[in-house]
Amino acid sequence: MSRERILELRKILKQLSKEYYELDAPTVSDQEYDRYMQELIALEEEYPDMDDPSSPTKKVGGEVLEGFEKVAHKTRMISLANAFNYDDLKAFDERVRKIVPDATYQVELKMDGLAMSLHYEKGILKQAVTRGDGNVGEDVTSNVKTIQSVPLKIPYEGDLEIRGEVIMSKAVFHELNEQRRLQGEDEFANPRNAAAGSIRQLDSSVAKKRKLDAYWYFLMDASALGCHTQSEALTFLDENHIKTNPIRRVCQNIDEAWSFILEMTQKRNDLPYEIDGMVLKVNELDTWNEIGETVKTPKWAIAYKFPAEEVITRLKDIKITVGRTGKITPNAVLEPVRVAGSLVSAATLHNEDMIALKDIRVNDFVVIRKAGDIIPEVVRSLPERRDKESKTYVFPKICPVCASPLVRYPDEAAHYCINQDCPARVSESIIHFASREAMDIDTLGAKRVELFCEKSLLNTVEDIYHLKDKKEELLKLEGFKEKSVEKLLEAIENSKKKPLEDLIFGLGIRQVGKKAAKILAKRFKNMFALMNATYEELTSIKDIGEITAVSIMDYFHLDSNRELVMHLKELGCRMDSDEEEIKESLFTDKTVVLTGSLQLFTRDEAKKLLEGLGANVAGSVSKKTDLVIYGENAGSKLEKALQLNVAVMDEETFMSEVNRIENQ
Ligand code: 0OW
Repeated sequence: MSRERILELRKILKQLSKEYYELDAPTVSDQEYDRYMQELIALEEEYPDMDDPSSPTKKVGGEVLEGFEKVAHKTRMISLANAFNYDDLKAFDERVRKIVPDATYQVELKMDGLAMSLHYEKGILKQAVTRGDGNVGEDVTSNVKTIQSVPLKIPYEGDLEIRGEVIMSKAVFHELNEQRRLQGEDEFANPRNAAAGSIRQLDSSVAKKRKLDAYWYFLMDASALGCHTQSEALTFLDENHIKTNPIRRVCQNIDEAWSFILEMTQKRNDLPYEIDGMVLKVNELDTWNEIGETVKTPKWAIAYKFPAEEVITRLKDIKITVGRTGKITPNAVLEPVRVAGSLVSAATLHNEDMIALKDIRVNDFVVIRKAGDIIPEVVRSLPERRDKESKTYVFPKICPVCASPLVRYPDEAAHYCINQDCPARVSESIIHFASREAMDIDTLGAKRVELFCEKSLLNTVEDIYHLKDKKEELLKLEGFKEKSVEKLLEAIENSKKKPLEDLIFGLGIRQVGKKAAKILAKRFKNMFALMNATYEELTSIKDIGEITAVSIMDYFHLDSNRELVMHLKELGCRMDSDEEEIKESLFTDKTVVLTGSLQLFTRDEAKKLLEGLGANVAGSVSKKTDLVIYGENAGSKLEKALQLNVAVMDEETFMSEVNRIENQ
């Protein structure tokens, strides 16, 4: 009977996924697993009364969201104070013992992922919320449900909130980056970023494919559930099939904790996931209130952060790279060396002054430092290991790519190649133009752009839109099949629909970042108005300073840039803004402060109305304030406005003014 079949399939699939994910010993092929799953999905559709929120079919993902709902945490998700050495821990221990002389510590690994809160109601997983800013996070339930180790149903029948870390294992991370490399997409810097990017996928079937994992380390209101210690709380989680990290230890004192830390410092690179430290918690739960919390962190817990790893290797050469703005960056070419769990063969040297200051020379033995995912850097040279013919490094005078003389602006440390047509700048400009934050051309990442420039398939930004006429050459390239070429050309076509703000940012005008581009798009509404804007018009815009105004005018003063824009228009790129029309009014570009209790609007409605009219809503009154709008019982802000002779307006006047503008 099909109903029995449904129960049988659920049992089979739960057993098979346990074998696959937990025991790493699958007894059937993926195809057979999928066949069972498809059969169960079909039967569940046929018998909706058999619906069960803990059925394995709920873990396959497939729901596509428009966005993530904001959710307020009942209790703030606090962060942790950091300790960097034994003395910091000793000081923490002394503060604790002043209040709890016989405290013991539960010491855990500090998983390096993204913090998450889970809510179970009557044993069923109801909601998963990211940490966000600690007070408000995002509902990512459909994605978290696809994490194989997260149980949809637990034996405990009551309501429960637990907290932990969603992570991506090192193996899955490397596999994911390999796929992205082959598809010409940019790679994730580290597993934490990859996990965060995956959990924020709107399509949960994509999240499912990312094979995330999660370790839970905090049971809310554990005392009320009969736990006396953090250690018992973790046991409670274990008993409810909620995954905790078994590598943990109750330590009687800070020295025992320290020896556990030293032990894990040695072992951390061999773990299958990244940890960035250890977490010490006073084990006795009933002492936590007494010990207390600061505004942001508990005083009964602390995170010990592993020191940045330093290693020695040889500096073989110093290579100069030219950024899209022409900025010159010297990079150390290193004898490859493993540091902080990854292989490093390059490190930044920042600029000429830094090289001179540290007297770094080619062929030197150097100390390399890498903390977490930041770019490794050369800390210092070891002059005592220098051979006698070593010479001081001389910074190049000309651009290594186009040979034009390098310039250094006063009060800037960096050198620049100012040749607009420098090939290096072209490839960097195209990479920027196609980047996610700009025209967001999927699968046209840095590696592919460099390859296309090398093959002269791309020589200018607008050549991107001519690639569709070079399909034959593309298909001849290594790793380019029909499908990936189609995907690339489609992405390029789609980018033409991007709004004005993305195009302005994509042009890479110096001093014009994402925020300035949005302001310019909102104000000028189309590219041609911006191209012909006067200095006065530009500097009259809030947050557009003189330097930016000059840079914008310099940029559009160049015929080659004006031609680029005209060609992009002819090629079909949008030149208008998504930003709604701003009606000129007495609020445009004014700094406005709202005070008192408003009767006709909520504070948020008034703020949104004002921002839609081009005003900048500030929180406090100063000489820079242009207008204060006040409701009932307005207090000190209104007084201050009157003292400073700032214009004031009551709520009714504001309301009628807004109506007048909107009916214009
Ligand atoms: N990352 C971790 C971890 C942990 C905190 C949470 C509530 C009070 C103390 O593995 N094992 N234990 C805690 O306990 N926090 C951790 O991570 C925190 C969460 C937010 C900032 C840190 O990453």
